[in-house]
Amino acid sequence: MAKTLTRTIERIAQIYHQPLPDLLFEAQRVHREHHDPHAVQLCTLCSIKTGACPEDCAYCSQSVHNPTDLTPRPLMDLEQVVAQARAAKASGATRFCMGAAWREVKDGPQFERVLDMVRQVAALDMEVCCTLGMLSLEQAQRLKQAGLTAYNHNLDTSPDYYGKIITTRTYQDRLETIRVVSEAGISVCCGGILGMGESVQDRLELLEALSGLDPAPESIPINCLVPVAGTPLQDAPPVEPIELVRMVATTRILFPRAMVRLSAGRLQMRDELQALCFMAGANSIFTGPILLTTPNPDSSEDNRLLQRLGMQPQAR
Ligand code: SAM
Ligand code: DTB
Ligand code: SF4
Repeated sequence: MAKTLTRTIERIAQIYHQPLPDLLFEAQRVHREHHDPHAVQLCTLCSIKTGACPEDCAYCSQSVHNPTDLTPRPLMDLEQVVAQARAAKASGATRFCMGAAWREVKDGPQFERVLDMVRQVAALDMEVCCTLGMLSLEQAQRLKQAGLTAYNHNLDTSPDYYGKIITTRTYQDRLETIRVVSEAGISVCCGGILGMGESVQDRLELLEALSGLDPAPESIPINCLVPVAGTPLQDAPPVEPIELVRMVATTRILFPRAMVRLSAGRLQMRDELQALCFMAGANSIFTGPILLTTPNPDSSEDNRLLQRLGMQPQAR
């Protein structure tokens, strides 16, 4: 067992550390074999329940442990959420992702409302994703039945570094929720964050952990930390751009069929860096002026960038 793991991490390190032209060439080759190299899927996020989260994630604006400026908001009304999904669809998004700042899903009227949200967004003929914290198999099965496409639950970083970022739940808890999601037949969206003070080796170990998931995640968000004032990571330095490109390319090579999503942190990226990430195999972005609680580029800027690159939003 230990031997297999060593081999996996060694192979990942070899891919990651090869000369950039070779890495990008391989990533492009893999990307073109499985995806339209001109298409980028647009996804829109909606924070359906904001703030007052009991978990202590060091990066997060929504944790009660972090004295941030955020104003908590209770679970949104069904109609408001559906209106936002319609607007997202009208602006070209084909996937709508609803996030709730919960430690775990609790059965009751709030979960019933979330199930209604899932049903109604699915009825708009959009992919529907949720990220609601930990959940039981029965809850996952009910989400599946309501029409949920995917569940987002990130491993965030390496098993070793994880304890420096979050203490209120374990890596094993995360893996267990991911297992339950897969068992319910829901597609897994699982990725991580760069720029939390972790080493390149931690990032490669995150990829190793993702490679250990069975089935492999169909969607992998790569977030760059958005430093939020009041969090322990507020002063973290930005991710080195070439390291981001290497990470995207390595992810693409290891997960040929997955959607690799260039997620948080795009506001801090120059156009050239985003272009390189697309060439490295990223094929999805989050659009709209805010992610969950932090700012994101305007849709008009994203559309202009794609146009200048000769790329298009992925059609449904
Ligand atoms: N509470 C749920 C959970 O943790 O699974 C869902 C919401 S949480 C905000 C979803 C993901 O967003 C986190 O796992 C993390 O990877 C990412 N994220 C949160 N805050 C971020 C930040 N400031 N910068 C970059 N990514 C962030
Ligand atoms: C993911 O990995 N990135 C998205 C989505 N999954 C839910 C969320 C990014 C959140 C960025 C910080 C914020 O806006 O609060
Ligand atoms: Fe809560 Fe999710 Fe933020 Fe962690 S990342 S504090 S679980 S909302």
